[in-house]
Amino acid sequence: MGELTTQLSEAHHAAFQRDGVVKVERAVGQEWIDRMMELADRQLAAPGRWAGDSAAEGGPGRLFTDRYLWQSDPLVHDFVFQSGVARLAGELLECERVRFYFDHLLIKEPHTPNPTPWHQDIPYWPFLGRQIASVWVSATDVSVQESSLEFIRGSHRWDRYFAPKAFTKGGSTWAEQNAGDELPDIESSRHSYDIAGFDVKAGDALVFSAWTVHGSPGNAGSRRRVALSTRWIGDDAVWHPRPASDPSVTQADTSAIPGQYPADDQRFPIGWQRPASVR
Ligand SMILES: O=C(O)CCC(=O)C(=O)O
Repeated sequence: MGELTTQLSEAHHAAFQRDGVVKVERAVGQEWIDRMMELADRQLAAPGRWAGDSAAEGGPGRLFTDRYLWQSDPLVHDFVFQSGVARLAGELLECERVRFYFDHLLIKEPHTPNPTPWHQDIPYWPFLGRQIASVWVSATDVSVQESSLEFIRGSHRWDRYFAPKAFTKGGSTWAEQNAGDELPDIESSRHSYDIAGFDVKAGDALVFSAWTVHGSPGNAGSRRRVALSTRWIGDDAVWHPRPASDPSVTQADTSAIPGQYPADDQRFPIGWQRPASVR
């Protein structure tokens, strides 16, 4: 089980720069997909410390998220460091290296009405910088109607910082206390925005800037949707802890210094470096 040698084209780079998101087909192979599905079963049965679960709300379907599993789960660890997703982030961010921040498992069971609210990632996280991105890999074929992701093209260049929202009621309540601009009501004025939705096949990746506004509808389909998102910190990133940023890594957990590049190899290990020959 290793890395696919999916090569990024000029078109991938251009789309990522222009739109703040790009689809990379066949980013990971079947063995990773199978193991992501096993991971989903495992976490649904025994949620981790940072899990969020709409099941507590008692509605139909289930939006379940879990994260920060890479230190305890060998599969997630291997996925992060061996599947090749770090290279996709590093090359698209045009960095010398990328450091890993955290993994995020996102499951929507069939007939789950819960959308993932429109949001930017950066206001949730204790970092600032333009070279920060996620690689969202789907383990299932999924259309937008089945809750694949939608993005506002070009929103990574809006120079806005929107206050975060919790994905599930009672989950990520810390996020609600964070400062930022009020996100416009995108859903009720969709025609005013340049929205791109991506139907994906199992193993495809969506790579997107932490500044790009994105979300996903509920899962109107009859298949479980499973995705694993990994978060990557590039060369211009600085550690920027705030009282209400994501509590999974706080100042107490890291030697990173506020306002400086987070050169902490334990908490934010290097996942990919540009080979010397192409530097
Ligand atoms: O999978 C989803 O619905 C949301 C994913 C997301 O927002 C992310 O990976 O940043």
